[in-house]
Amino acid sequence: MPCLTDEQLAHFDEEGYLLLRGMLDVEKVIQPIIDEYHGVLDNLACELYQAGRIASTYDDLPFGKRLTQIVVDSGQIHAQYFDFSLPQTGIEADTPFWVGPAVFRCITNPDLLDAVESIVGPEIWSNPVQHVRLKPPECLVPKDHNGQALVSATNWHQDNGVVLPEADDSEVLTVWFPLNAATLENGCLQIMPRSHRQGLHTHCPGGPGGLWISIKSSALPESSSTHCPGGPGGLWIPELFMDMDAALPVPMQPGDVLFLTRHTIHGSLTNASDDVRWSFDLRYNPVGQPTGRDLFPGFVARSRANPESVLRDPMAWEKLWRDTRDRLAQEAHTPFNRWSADAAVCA
Ligand SMILES: O=C(O)CCC(=O)C(=O)O
Ligand SMILES: [Fe+2]
Repeated sequence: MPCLTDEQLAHFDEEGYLLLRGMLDVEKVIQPIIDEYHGVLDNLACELYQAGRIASTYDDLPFGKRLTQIVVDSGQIHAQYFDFSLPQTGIEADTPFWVGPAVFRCITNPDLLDAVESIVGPEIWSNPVQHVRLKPPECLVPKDHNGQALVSATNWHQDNGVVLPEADDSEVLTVWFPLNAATLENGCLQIMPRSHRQGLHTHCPGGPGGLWISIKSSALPESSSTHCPGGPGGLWIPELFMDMDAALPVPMQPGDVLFLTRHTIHGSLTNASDDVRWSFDLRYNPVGQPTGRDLFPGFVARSRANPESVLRDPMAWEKLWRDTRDRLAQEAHTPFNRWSADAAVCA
């Protein structure tokens, strides 16, 4: 059932965002994800320890501190190990990812889909542009050979800018929420209200976060291939196009959910705390519209017209991603990028 009020929908249309406090049931939706990721971190710790790449499995530390210690100790960020998507390039038969049942149940959570339905309509496609972001304290994050942290604050961008042009007319809704409190100190999201009214801006490759550098260069140390796959690909909108005084940081608690249009300019602050900043970002669009990354698998999350098309089995979802990885490991494919550093505004 669509559940947003006319007032909330008007706010979304006018401001380009909608923040719903306490929308997700923390005990039923957020906690199972946290529990699931504890197991993922256990697996990572065991693998790295057995390979002699970390000095201890650090199982006495709480989740965020344990992950941070493992990142520091191994010199790698392991973002792909936790992510529920695949990297833009360099997919191999053993590229890790995590598409567990708690993640699937969250993506298909009826309360969340009720709100999504209010914006996207009753035929809802789960768009595969989706990520978990686990950002350790930035000062502790290993650097690439350009001196850039392998995972960092997110540059100003529009989500429409990080997908292929075939999705320019797709009504893709971004749904962002934290798993732990997202604060000014640990790098909460920041948005430009009303920025969605100007359409798609030119994005420049490079800049802080520099995934662009890692995907362009072939002669990189191993750690570079673990650049945060969920960053906006190192893409950024020059500040010239923005009124920086209008930037609105959005501290959020677990259970809060932020909806953004595909044209709402947003980024994140630096994690200057001593713990990880942990969030999910999901996307949905009406069934039948290009996702902008159609090489990756989406699915029908809700349908009134064709209820039997809805994917309800977490294992079937996992298989979609596993099959996609196996297929893409055999094929060369290019990053989902349309931008060039030669654009005049990028100089
Ligand atoms: O979480 C972040 O730092 C950035 C998230 C983002 O850009 C998104 O969800 O679209
Ligand atoms: Fe984004």
